[in-house]
Amino acid sequence: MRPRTWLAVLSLHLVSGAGPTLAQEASSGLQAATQTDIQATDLDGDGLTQLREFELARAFLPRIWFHGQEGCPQPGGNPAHYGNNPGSLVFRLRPHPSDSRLIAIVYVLLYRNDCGNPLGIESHPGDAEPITVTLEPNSTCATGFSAYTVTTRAHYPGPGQVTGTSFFVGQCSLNDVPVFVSKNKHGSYIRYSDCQAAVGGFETCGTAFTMADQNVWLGNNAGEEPWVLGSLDAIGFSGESFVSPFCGGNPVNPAVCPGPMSVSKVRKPGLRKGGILHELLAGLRRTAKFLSHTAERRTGAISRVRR
Ligand SMILES: [Ca+2]
Ligand SMILES: [Ca+2]
Repeated sequence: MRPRTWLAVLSLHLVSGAGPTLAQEASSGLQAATQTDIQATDLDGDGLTQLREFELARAFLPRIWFHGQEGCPQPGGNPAHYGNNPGSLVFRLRPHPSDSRLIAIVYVLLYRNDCGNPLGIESHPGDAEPITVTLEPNSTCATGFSAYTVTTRAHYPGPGQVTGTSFFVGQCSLNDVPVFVSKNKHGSYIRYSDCQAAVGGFETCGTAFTMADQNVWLGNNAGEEPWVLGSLDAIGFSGESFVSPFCGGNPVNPAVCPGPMSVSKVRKPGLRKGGILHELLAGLRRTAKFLSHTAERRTGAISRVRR
């Protein structure tokens, strides 16, 4: 995360791309981190009980794949089965703010550290990576909903961000749909080819392992304001808070830690139906802004040389 010098890229995709051959593993998925996450009460007042929110979040969590040389999966497991630990995430689930018939989910995958690109640049403590999913009503699915889109935003927000959206219309679960995580930087990609092409080739993804071998993630429900998750202790980040800069359990340094997650990571809903043009235009505006900024810097540099 937090790249400041990489080329801005927007890639908006209508279908999921072919990736490498995936290992065959049994489906698993999201585990409730606390009893609060599965209470049969609507704690955050959005019309859905905690249990209902958890059941939907579990059904539509994609399968998160890691590169075999991933060096910073903690607190989750790694290729050598160190601890064989589950990953940690928070999720936010609510009626979609643009269409209350739909459901918007944001998963934020959490890591102790971002270990930087191959040159060790841009590393920082605490790493939070969002994946957004939009659901639509579907009476043929056990949960009453099927998937609509999955959107990944690697290196968000920042000039090097890569946004990818794929459609999974009618699918009653996303547990076997792959999302690829870039080695050490943890950018999440719905398309493998996007990862390999991102940020000038510094990103690379693989399918060597998933958390705890079976894509097991401990999840806390972030909730809606004013009821929002406080402590992240239950998912392995002692002393961390959902509403403070996220430092991954490391000493707090707001200058380099991303967040707070409640603002920078969990507020943006998934793509609503018919919202693809809005998403495309927003991406073009970001790219134009970045190119304009780059041109201004070049102009400034030329002016300084001439002086
Ligand atoms: Ca609720
Ligand atoms: Ca909620």
